[in-house]
Amino acid sequence: PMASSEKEAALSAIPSDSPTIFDKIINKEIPSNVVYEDDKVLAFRDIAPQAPVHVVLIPKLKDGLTGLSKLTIADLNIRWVSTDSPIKVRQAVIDSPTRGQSVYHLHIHILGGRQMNWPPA
Ligand code: D5M
Repeated sequence: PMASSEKEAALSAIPSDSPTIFDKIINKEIPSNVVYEDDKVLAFRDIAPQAPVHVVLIPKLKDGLTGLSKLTIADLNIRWVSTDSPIKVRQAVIDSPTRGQSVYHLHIHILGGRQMNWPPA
């Protein structure tokens, strides 16, 4: 199943500046389910979703930025955030009013750091 192959991929992958499958997705060499794209970013649906909505948002320019641990404030402006990309991604993935919110102060969840399964155990 996808979950175990993703787990194996995560266990065997090592940090590298080499091109990845996401470069191929950016270059349209392999297909993806794009929900938003502009000159700086691409957002596409995760191939192994861990929630009903699971979108991967990536900067098109990698340039040594291999992961969140290397992210700087400057990267947020230069590589990551187009002026309206968060709004466009929201429009693409949220097709009904938000449900299940417990704290009504703007917040976005970013999930990572461990393997996850859906439905959650
Ligand atoms: O997150 C990488 C994520 O990327 C993981 O959730 C699977 C997803 N992925 C991998 N290949 C594809 C393709 N081809 N399409 C869509 N999504 C994909 P990580 O934190 O590195 O495990």
